[in-house]
Amino acid sequence: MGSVESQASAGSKPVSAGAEDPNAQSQEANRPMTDGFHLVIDALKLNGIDTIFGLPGIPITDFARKAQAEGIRVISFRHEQNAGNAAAIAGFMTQKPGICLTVSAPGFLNGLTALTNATTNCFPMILISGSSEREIVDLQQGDYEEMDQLAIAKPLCKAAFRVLHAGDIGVGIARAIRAAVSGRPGGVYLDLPAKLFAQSMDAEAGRNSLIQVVDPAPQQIPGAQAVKRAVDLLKGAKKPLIVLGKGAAYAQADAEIRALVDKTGIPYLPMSMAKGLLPDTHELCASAARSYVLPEADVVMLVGARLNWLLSHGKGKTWGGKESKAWGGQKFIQIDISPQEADSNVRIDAPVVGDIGSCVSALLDALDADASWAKAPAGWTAAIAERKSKNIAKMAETLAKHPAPMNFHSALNVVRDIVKANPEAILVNEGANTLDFTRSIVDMYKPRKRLDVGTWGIMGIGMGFSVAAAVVSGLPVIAIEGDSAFGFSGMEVETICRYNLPVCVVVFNNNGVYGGTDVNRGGGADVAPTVFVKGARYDKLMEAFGGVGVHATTPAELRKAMEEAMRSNKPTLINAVIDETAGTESGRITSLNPSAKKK
Ligand code: ADP
Ligand code: TPW
Repeated sequence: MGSVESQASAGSKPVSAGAEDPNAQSQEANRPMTDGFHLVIDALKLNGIDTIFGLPGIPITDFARKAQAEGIRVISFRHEQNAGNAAAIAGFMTQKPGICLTVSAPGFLNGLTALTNATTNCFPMILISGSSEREIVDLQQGDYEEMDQLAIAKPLCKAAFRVLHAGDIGVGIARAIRAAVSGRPGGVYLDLPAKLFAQSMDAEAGRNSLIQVVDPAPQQIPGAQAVKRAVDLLKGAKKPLIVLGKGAAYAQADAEIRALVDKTGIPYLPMSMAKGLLPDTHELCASAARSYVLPEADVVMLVGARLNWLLSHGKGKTWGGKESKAWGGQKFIQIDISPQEADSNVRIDAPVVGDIGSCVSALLDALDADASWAKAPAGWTAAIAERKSKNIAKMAETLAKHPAPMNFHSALNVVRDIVKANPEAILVNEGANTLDFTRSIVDMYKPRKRLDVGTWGIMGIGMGFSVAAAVVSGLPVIAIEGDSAFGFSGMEVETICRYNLPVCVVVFNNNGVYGGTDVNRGGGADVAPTVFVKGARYDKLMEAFGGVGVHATTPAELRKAMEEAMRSNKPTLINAVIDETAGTESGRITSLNPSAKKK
């Protein structure tokens, strides 16, 4: 396609053969025109994108206004990282790429962490950023917010594109959508230089240049041999285990996964964001016997879960290996859409490559067709059930205690009841101890209801995820936040109030990062690096913007406040005072601190 700028100027100032004919000239001049602003908006709408998360400024302020005028919901944030996190989790929840819109250089960089985090977590999102004038940027002549954004984004996301001509906007958006959602989903960067928005072109030609993406995330059917290999392994297993990861939650193959567990009777372990895919209270859920099933299992089937640090790389003592990196003896089946994932940490004996819905269906069909198939051995499930009931009883004892001040357990006992009574609510969770304890104590009952720090253990997702979860689903959101974690995105309580979202934030306030008791080892006047202002009142922050703030020092106060928030659906922040001595450094992963590492 030729230059759209030349097409546009031919439209407004015809100088070609037609210019000698005055009628043709006026016909040309009266042709309806469109511009870059509208082509981007139309391309997004054509592809079913109805929401943009962003933060305005040059050169995208008018774009945001026009998008809103054209019926796209524009949710405006106080910091781009939160808008980016919102887009990423919207992508996870809907399988449509979440859109984040930022200004050039600093705004772009603020959004980039979220884009990279989305890629790491396999969430589909598109960061659309305005950028400065190419000619000036490339000669490094010092433009307003000058930065070679495309080059910077490229190594940090799944794909990156730049559109220079209005007539290429359709292709640019189509490529971004396909890259974000096909295969293993991820983050895509789309660079739209300021000049592009104002470029005009013939409206009909513009319309014709747009692409409605057909089948953006094609089904990927696994090979019959791969399925047979997996079934053969499962058939020979004495102690089979299924590990469900957030890929399984993303795939929305809920019925197939439920059928697989029910039909095979194989116990399953949900990774954090796969909790609720089947209810955590399901008799085959092995969460409460995790440290028993991992080393004991003989065949492990990973469904949308990677053998990364969160699963101790599939080896070592967690898996029954004799030393820290030794193989535990398990055979692995791995269902994943990425053909490159297998063997990344340990040998995968039966990789099954395809989308989870197709793979699990194929497995079910193969099992149906195999008369020699029997359910998972009863001795194995009974041993797990026994471990589980012991651990659950022990936990119930701890949860029933009422220490003053509250600790994580007594506060989470309340949260657990509130989530049980409101299984539709979406739970957002970040912090260290706050994260680990919430994950293990609060049962989830429905798919994709638990959103958290994911693969990186990144702090700062809290309010961005909460805003998006409420906007996308229209359902109530409960955000359980460590006080440090909350601080990364806390200003977005204004956003929550502005859009009047049903978000109940509970800040577990223990006066610092991990806790509030550390001391300055140098004896100076400064507090230790992990310690915050004592007795801070985070509830006042919500009140400042017209929301409900509650200061809760007992489980009864916390319960009352959460029940009221669920009833009223009003933006609420509960400052839950937690014993500053409770919890441990870095929570469950304290062993990853260098000084804790033994050679
Ligand atoms: P968790 O942290 O819950 O263990 P991971 O993020 O490590 O989960 O793993 C998710 C995996 O799911 C990735 O390897 C990704 O390729 C895979 N995945 C994502 N979507 C699909 C899908 N629709 N079908 C199959 N695999 C998928
Ligand atoms: C972007 C390092 C991991 S957990 C955490 C930090 C700063 C906060 C822990 O304190 P909090 O929780 O939230 O009060 P709790 O329950 O233990 O009291 N920067 C980023 N990501 C990470 N993970 C960190 C720093 C970290």
